[in-house]
Amino acid sequence: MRILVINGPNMNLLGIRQPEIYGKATYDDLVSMIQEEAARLGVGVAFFQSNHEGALVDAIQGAYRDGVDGIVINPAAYTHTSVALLDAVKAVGIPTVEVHISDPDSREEFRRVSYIREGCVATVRGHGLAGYLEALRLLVERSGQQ
Ligand code: CA2
Repeated sequence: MRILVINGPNMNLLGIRQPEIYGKATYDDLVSMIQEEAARLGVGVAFFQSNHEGALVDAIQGAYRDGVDGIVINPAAYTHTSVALLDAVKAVGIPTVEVHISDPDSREEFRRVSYIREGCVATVRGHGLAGYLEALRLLVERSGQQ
Protein backbone atom coordinates (compact mmCIF):
# COMPACT_ATOMS: atom_id res chain seq x y z
CA MET A 1 0.00 0.00 0.00
CA ARG A 2 1.23 3.50 -0.89
CA ILE A 3 -0.08 6.71 0.64
CA LEU A 4 0.51 10.30 -0.46
CA VAL A 5 0.45 13.01 2.23
CA ILE A 6 -0.42 16.42 0.79
CA ASN A 7 -0.13 19.72 2.66
CA GLY A 8 -1.43 23.05 1.41
CA PRO A 9 -0.34 26.67 1.71
CA ASN A 10 1.84 27.84 4.59
CA MET A 11 2.21 24.38 6.08
CA ASN A 12 5.95 24.76 5.40
CA LEU A 13 5.85 27.36 8.22
CA LEU A 14 4.91 24.77 10.84
CA GLY A 15 6.84 25.37 14.06
CA ILE A 16 8.07 28.73 12.79
CA ARG A 17 4.89 30.86 13.03
CA GLN A 18 1.81 30.69 15.34
CA PRO A 19 3.07 27.85 17.61
CA GLU A 20 0.14 28.61 19.96
CA ILE A 21 -2.23 27.24 17.32
CA TYR A 22 -0.16 24.75 15.33
CA GLY A 23 2.50 23.67 17.87
CA LYS A 24 6.30 23.80 17.86
CA ALA A 25 7.06 20.86 15.58
CA THR A 26 8.31 21.74 12.11
CA TYR A 27 7.20 20.41 8.71
CA ASP A 28 10.31 18.18 8.72
CA ASP A 29 9.32 16.84 12.16
CA LEU A 30 5.87 16.06 10.75
CA VAL A 31 7.41 14.18 7.82
CA SER A 32 9.62 12.15 10.21
CA MET A 33 6.66 11.29 12.49
CA ILE A 34 4.60 10.08 9.53
CA GLN A 35 7.53 8.10 8.08
CA GLU A 36 7.95 6.30 11.43
CA GLU A 37 4.25 5.43 11.62
CA ALA A 38 4.22 4.30 7.98
CA ALA A 39 7.20 2.00 8.65
CA ARG A 40 5.40 0.59 11.71
CA LEU A 41 2.29 -0.04 9.60
CA GLY A 42 4.33 -1.45 6.70
CA VAL A 43 3.10 1.04 4.10
CA GLY A 44 4.94 3.33 1.71
CA VAL A 45 4.52 7.06 2.11
CA ALA A 46 5.37 10.09 -0.03
CA PHE A 47 4.96 13.80 0.67
CA PHE A 48 3.94 16.90 -1.23
CA GLN A 49 3.55 20.47 0.01
CA SER A 50 2.67 23.50 -2.07
CA ASN A 51 1.41 27.04 -1.63
CA HIS A 52 -0.34 26.84 -5.02
CA GLU A 53 -3.82 25.48 -5.64
CA GLY A 54 -3.08 24.19 -9.17
CA ALA A 55 0.02 22.35 -7.97
CA LEU A 56 -2.12 20.59 -5.33
CA VAL A 57 -4.62 19.58 -8.05
CA ASP A 58 -1.70 18.27 -10.14
CA ALA A 59 -0.45 16.23 -7.16
CA ILE A 60 -3.88 14.62 -6.72
CA GLN A 61 -4.04 13.77 -10.43
CA GLY A 62 -0.45 12.47 -10.24
CA ALA A 63 -1.47 10.16 -7.41
CA TYR A 64 -4.04 8.61 -9.74
CA ARG A 65 -1.50 8.15 -12.56
CA ASP A 66 0.98 6.57 -10.10
CA GLY A 67 -1.60 4.16 -8.66
CA VAL A 68 -1.41 5.57 -5.13
CA ASP A 69 -3.81 3.75 -2.76
CA GLY A 70 -4.70 6.53 -0.33
CA ILE A 71 -4.33 10.27 0.19
CA VAL A 72 -4.01 12.18 3.46
CA ILE A 73 -4.59 15.88 2.80
CA ASN A 74 -4.47 19.04 4.85
CA PRO A 75 -5.55 21.60 2.24
CA ALA A 76 -4.98 24.38 4.82
CA ALA A 77 -6.74 27.60 3.71
CA TYR A 78 -7.87 25.96 0.45
CA THR A 79 -10.15 23.77 2.59
CA HIS A 80 -12.46 26.76 2.85
CA THR A 81 -12.30 27.98 -0.74
CA SER A 82 -11.39 25.28 -3.23
CA VAL A 83 -13.96 23.51 -5.38
CA ALA A 84 -11.01 22.51 -7.61
CA LEU A 85 -9.53 20.32 -4.85
CA LEU A 86 -12.93 18.74 -4.15
CA ASP A 87 -13.38 18.01 -7.87
CA ALA A 88 -9.88 16.50 -8.04
CA VAL A 89 -10.37 14.05 -5.14
CA LYS A 90 -13.79 13.09 -6.50
CA ALA A 91 -12.38 12.64 -10.02
CA VAL A 92 -9.50 10.34 -9.00
CA GLY A 93 -11.64 8.29 -6.60
CA ILE A 94 -8.68 7.52 -4.30
CA PRO A 95 -9.76 7.11 -0.63
CA THR A 96 -8.82 10.45 0.92
CA VAL A 97 -8.75 11.58 4.55
CA GLU A 98 -8.94 15.30 5.36
CA VAL A 99 -6.75 16.37 8.30
CA HIS A 100 -6.58 19.60 10.28
CA ILE A 101 -4.15 20.24 13.10
CA SER A 102 -6.51 22.68 14.78
CA ASP A 103 -10.29 22.36 14.94
CA PRO A 104 -11.45 24.81 12.27
CA ASP A 105 -15.06 24.46 13.47
CA SER A 106 -14.18 26.12 16.76
CA ARG A 107 -12.36 29.07 15.14
CA GLU A 108 -13.61 31.85 12.85
CA GLU A 109 -16.95 31.37 11.08
CA PHE A 110 -15.32 31.20 7.62
CA ARG A 111 -13.33 28.11 8.65
CA ARG A 112 -16.53 26.09 9.24
CA VAL A 113 -16.95 25.45 5.53
CA SER A 114 -14.93 22.58 4.05
CA TYR A 115 -15.44 22.00 0.34
CA ILE A 116 -13.19 18.95 0.21
CA ARG A 117 -14.95 17.12 3.06
CA GLU A 118 -17.67 15.84 0.74
CA GLY A 119 -15.05 13.97 -1.31
CA CYS A 120 -13.26 12.43 1.70
CA VAL A 121 -13.86 9.13 3.51
CA ALA A 122 -13.14 10.81 6.89
CA THR A 123 -12.05 14.04 8.53
CA VAL A 124 -9.66 14.22 11.51
CA ARG A 125 -9.48 17.62 13.16
CA GLY A 126 -8.15 19.16 16.35
CA HIS A 127 -5.76 16.32 17.23
CA GLY A 128 -2.55 18.19 16.39
CA LEU A 129 0.06 16.39 14.31
CA ALA A 130 -1.18 13.06 15.70
CA GLY A 131 -4.18 13.55 13.43
CA TYR A 132 -2.00 12.68 10.42
CA LEU A 133 -1.06 9.35 12.04
CA GLU A 134 -4.73 8.67 12.75
CA ALA A 135 -5.52 9.37 9.11
CA LEU A 136 -2.80 6.95 7.99
CA ARG A 137 -4.17 4.21 10.28
CA LEU A 138 -7.71 4.86 9.03
CA LEU A 139 -6.64 4.34 5.42
CA VAL A 140 -4.71 1.17 6.26
CA GLU A 141 -7.62 -0.29 8.31
CA ARG A 142 -10.06 0.63 5.58
CA SER A 143 -7.96 -1.06 2.88
CA GLY A 144 -7.95 -4.29 4.92
CA GLN A 145 -11.73 -4.29 5.07
CA GLN A 146 -12.15 -4.27 1.28
O1 CA2 B 1 -5.73 23.40 11.42
C1 CA2 B 1 -5.31 23.19 10.27
O2 CA2 B 1 -4.58 22.25 10.00
C2 CA2 B 1 -5.64 24.17 9.15
O3 CA2 B 1 -5.84 23.42 7.96
C3 CA2 B 1 -4.44 25.08 9.01
C4 CA2 B 1 -4.64 26.19 7.98
C5 CA2 B 1 -5.94 26.94 8.23
O4 CA2 B 1 -6.16 27.86 7.19
C6 CA2 B 1 -7.13 26.00 8.34
O5 CA2 B 1 -8.27 26.75 8.63
C7 CA2 B 1 -6.90 24.96 9.42
C8 CA2 B 1 -3.49 27.17 8.00
C9 CA2 B 1 -2.17 26.46 8.08
C10 CA2 B 1 -1.06 27.21 7.61
O6 CA2 B 1 -0.74 28.27 8.46
C11 CA2 B 1 0.32 28.13 9.30
C12 CA2 B 1 0.81 29.28 9.79
C13 CA2 B 1 1.86 29.25 10.65
C14 CA2 B 1 2.41 28.04 11.04
C15 CA2 B 1 1.90 26.88 10.54
C16 CA2 B 1 0.86 26.91 9.66
